[in-house]
Amino acid sequence: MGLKAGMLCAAALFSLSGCATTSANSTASSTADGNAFWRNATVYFLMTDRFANGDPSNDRAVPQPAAPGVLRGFEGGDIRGVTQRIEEGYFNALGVDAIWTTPVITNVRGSVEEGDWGRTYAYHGYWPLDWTSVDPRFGSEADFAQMVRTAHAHNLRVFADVIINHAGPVTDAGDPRGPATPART
Ligand SMILES: [Ca+2]
Repeated sequence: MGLKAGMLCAAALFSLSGCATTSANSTASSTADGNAFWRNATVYFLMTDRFANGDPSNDRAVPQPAAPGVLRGFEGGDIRGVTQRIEEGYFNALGVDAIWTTPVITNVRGSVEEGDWGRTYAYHGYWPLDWTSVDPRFGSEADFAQMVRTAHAHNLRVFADVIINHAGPVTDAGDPRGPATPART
């Protein structure tokens, strides 16, 4: 199993059903196989910040005082934007079975200078600060719940992407160093 497949299984295990060893020859025809859906599922991976802006009021819920490099800051995409696309039938028209969004948990507030890429904010969602809340730049917990309900109503499953092996970096906005273990109860 390659790294990408392993990551996929980790996400599925966390948020949805179990994940078994995959086989290219498997089909979804066996009703006794609890993983049959995933063997033929078409998963649409999207970057929440870059997909659709459903609520311009949250675009700067966290200020960006230092100018980001080109496309290295938050561009405004959010959870409501995903919900709107679901309601419009965008994913169904493509034949998608499941949506995998980049993480929407709260990320660090500041930025980091990344050499040739320039000053970079956590638009990608992979610099977690708090695993227990939704980042206000992406919306609210209620927005996420509504997105999942809407997806299910359109026969779409949702991957809740998580980062369990690291915290976000210390930034110029005073974001603290991550805990020795990111796990919280
Ligand atoms: Ca927005």
